Amino acid sequence: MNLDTLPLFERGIGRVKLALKSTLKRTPRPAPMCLTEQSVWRDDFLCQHGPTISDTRTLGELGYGQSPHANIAVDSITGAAVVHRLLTPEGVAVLQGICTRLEERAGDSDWIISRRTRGVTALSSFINDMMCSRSFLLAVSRVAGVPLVPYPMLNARSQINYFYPKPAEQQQQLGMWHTDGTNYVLNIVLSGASDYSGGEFLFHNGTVDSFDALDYRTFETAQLADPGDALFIYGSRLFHGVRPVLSGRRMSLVLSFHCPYFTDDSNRFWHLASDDGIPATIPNWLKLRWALQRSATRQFARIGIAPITFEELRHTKA
Ligand SMILES: O=C(O)CCC(=O)C(=O)O
Ligand SMILES: [Fe+2]
Repeated sequence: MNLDTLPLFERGIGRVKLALKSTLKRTPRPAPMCLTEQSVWRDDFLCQHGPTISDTRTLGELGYGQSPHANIAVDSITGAAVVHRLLTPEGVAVLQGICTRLEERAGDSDWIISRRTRGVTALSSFINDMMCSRSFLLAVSRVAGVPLVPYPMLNARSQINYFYPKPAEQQQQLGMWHTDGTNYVLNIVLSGASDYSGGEFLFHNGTVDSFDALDYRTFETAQLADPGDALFIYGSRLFHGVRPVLSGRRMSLVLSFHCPYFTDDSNRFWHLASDDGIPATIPNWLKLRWALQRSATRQFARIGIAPITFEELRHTKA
């Protein structure tokens, strides 16, 4: 397999240049408007016996010595894990329908992922309700090792990625090597492995400092076979990318979360600004700083659920 075709996304000053480019290029988008949806989220779209996890490794196992959170061991926070059967086939089918329809809102860019729709919780009440469901959050929190709420910033909270082959002379749709701005990220691949070829989800089995885009010996391919299979990652500390799709179509729903018991967050102004442009990022950034200061109790209350506690994560059943 030729692995050296995946470019590395800009870092450092390159991000500042991209932020300026995004600012100048930005075309006004239509105001968000919810889809008319037939389906309403129900907790029985979650598999009754909880998801099955494979290929899991903690931040400690990835090689990190220091935990992002005070008093939480690096070995109790998940660095990467493959999640099977989180949602029932019916739940996956509903998501496929919604995400397919939301492609009309997608924009193309030369950002990390070339074709995607962002901020989808504002466009789909189903996805919004799923993300705010206590049962859904509890299942994802158990995978992560820490209690989670939806990421406070709307744009960075959810996106749908679309990949299909482009004519050879055009830029292929792919996910460049990158780390995410957010920490807790669930990448749900809604297409089955038989729907496309190429499009492998690669990640570097090590720390950010040990990443070398040309050293494929440390790269692994996440085994995502069935529609709805997901890779959970500590996104800001794991290099990952998606290889170009060679045939068929690949669609994924990427959800970001935050641990409300800590105020720390990895997102950087320039990461967001390289995506949204500088003027839109300034108010969003201020709101994010403000939201991160809220107590965990308030963050759970704002989404209308009782707090998920560390204690609860130790028991496998709710
Ligand atoms: O589409 C995927 O499977 C993951 C893409 C990704 O890494 C991202 O959207 O940040
Ligand atoms: Fe990513």
